[in-house]
Amino acid sequence: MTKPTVTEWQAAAAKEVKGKDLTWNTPEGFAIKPLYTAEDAGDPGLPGFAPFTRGVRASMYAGRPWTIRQYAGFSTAEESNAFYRRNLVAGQKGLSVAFDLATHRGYDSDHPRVVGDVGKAGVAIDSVEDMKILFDGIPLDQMSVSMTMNGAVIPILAFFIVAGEEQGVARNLLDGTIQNDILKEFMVRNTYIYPPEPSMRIVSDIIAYTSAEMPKFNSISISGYHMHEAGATAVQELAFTIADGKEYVERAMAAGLDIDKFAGRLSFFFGIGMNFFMEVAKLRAARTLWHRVMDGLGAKDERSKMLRTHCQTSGVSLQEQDPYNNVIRTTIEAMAAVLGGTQSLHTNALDEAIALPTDFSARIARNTQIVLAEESGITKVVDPLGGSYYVEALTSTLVEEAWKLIEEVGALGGMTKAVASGMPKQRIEQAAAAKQARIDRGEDVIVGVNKYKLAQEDQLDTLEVDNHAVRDAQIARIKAVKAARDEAKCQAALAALAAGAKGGENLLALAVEAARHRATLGEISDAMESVFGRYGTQPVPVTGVYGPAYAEDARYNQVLEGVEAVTRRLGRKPRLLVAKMGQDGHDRGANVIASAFTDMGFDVTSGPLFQTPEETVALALEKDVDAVGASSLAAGHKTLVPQLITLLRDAGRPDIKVIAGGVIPPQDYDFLREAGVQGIYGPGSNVVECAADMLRLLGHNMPPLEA
Ligand code: MLC
Ligand code: 5AD
Repeated sequence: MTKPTVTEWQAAAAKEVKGKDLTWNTPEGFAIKPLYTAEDAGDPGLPGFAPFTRGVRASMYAGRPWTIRQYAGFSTAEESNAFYRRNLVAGQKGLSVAFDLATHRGYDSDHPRVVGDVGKAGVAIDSVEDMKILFDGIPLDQMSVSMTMNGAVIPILAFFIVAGEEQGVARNLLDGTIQNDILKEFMVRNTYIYPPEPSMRIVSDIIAYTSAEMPKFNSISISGYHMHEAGATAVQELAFTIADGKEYVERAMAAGLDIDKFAGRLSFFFGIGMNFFMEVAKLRAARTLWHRVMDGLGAKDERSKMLRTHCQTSGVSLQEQDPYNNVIRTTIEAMAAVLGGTQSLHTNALDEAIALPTDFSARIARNTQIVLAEESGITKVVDPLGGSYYVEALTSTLVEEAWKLIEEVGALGGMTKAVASGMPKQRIEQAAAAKQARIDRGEDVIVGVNKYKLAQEDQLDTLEVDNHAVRDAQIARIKAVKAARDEAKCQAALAALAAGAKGGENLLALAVEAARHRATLGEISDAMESVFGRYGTQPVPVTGVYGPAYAEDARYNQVLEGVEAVTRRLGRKPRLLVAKMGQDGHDRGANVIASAFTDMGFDVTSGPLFQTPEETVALALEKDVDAVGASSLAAGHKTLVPQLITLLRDAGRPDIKVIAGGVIPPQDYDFLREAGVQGIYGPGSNVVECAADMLRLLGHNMPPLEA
């Protein structure tokens, strides 16, 4: 019997679907065929061997499963420590600390700018005393600890080293990872403190210190995750992350370090979304690309060229609506991470879209990994998808396309310059706006959100942190620490740090000394700020992406007409201020709103990040806006939004409407409405509907949008 040919298959399939084109165009711009065959797939080699496409270890999970490493932190060090201990007993294998936004941005808990942020999105850490409590009863020579810190990375790593010391663990035995990836902060995550140049020096100082003193510690976690969350395509996430890595290596080499002395302790971090095979291929492509880059930079040791990574399932893929679907989504994403060969994994909790995990939701998230590791048999075979025609073809295409973008970054002079040019952020925002438009139009299906919606939603029990209580407790401890320390020694260490910032001494080494003398996080940050300054940025959301994506949409056109009518009535465009208050730098939602509303004909001001309610009111008055849209993704809404409303009233402008959007639990809706909020938009809100509501608020007689 002769084997059928691909041409024969094409004819058979075309007949079945009556000639319909089955090509799928992905957001990356790939034309995915309905069938892949041996002709499409190259040979990826073997796991444990260069270029490590099939995995960094020969035995992979058959030898040792990935690390179940759940990212967590909230409230005080005591509460977080207790949460970690419960999780470790229940099967978690590694720790991963989430700090609150005050800590990220280098402010002590008693700083007036952070009233709404203390203990909210992570744990509050002000001094080495807090760090010691955080790891109380957790031996730091046995437990690997990841710390997601980039802005205040110097004081946090110093506190960790001194906490180890005082626990009896010398720093050469400390096992773990510090994120220390500042480039992506300037691009998407926004918890930077200093301008780019001194920030890059800090990264190099940490790589220098840890490679000399802490051989088991991963000096950096070069992160694509946040790009993914901001809306990047797989190609963008790969290219910008690998290009970031290349930039850090070049900086460290320029500072005189030998590539093979530090490169083995560089690590990576990727986000894993719902396009299953694309995500599997992404991790395989990442390893292939990194090997190529490091070869090009002259690394000799194979370990220097080996991309080891942590992964986290995607937060933005999870929804507030019908939230148990999130367990399914996270399972699919976790499988992609594992089949892609990750070293370490965080699975998100089902209440992700509205709050931090409870004990219940954290258990289900953790067990998702345990079931995969211990019940599914997935661990028994190394790279079980290796040789899949589709996966191999996708891997090669991703490598090629990402390489082109890496070369584009190279032509701009590397990633620091590319970031300064705004190119990566711009590209990612374009991709994010295009995605939002696909969702609003129903082309990208999200079950329970734009299809198969529930008539009524049950409420979930979510975690609530009493921000005022945490702040009071932290302030009391700061006072006690300052009262008990040797003030002269502390001040001398801080002065030495400031002098080191001016000169070229290693900043981490100097901060370790200051931490030993109980300098606080804010004081250590200030000592460096006195030399480096604090960096502020003004968002520039993209325009012209949303509008074209909607050209044929009836509801969108209805809104356009509404905006025109209001414009005629007012004699000017309706004015909206999109405000980001507090230390919450998550700006994807705010940027999407700003860009969509601009395209719909509103006059939009994008407020700077990190504003106080006072600063937001001043801007609202200056721009004489009709409405303020406060975007909050880090739980500061109950403190900051009511303040904003009160201040507008005090300024004699109660007529300026206030709406709120972002991660806001339904339990808080009544509270916010009573405070005077006139519209609340949780995750999954349709942007066009939101604009129609806005027109109604502005007095326009807007009929319900046609489906
Ligand atoms: C592993 N080992 C093996 C093996 N597999 N040995 C023999 N056979 C095998 N099959 C060895 C490894 O070599 C290593 O030892 C040890 O076991 C541990 O394995 P690992 O693979 O290195 O895992 P791990 O220690 O978990 O390290 C993973 C990592 C690290 C390298 C990716 O950087 C890490 O843990 N990253 C986590 C980052 C993180 O949690 N980030 C959260 C971000 S949240 P040795 O001696 O070789 O080391 C965030 C959200 C936000 O950012 O925005 O707030
Ligand atoms: N605890 C647990 N998970 C957190 N995340 C952020 N902060 C915390 C925290 N304190 C997770 C969420 C979010 C991603 C950035 O990290 O999944 O989407």
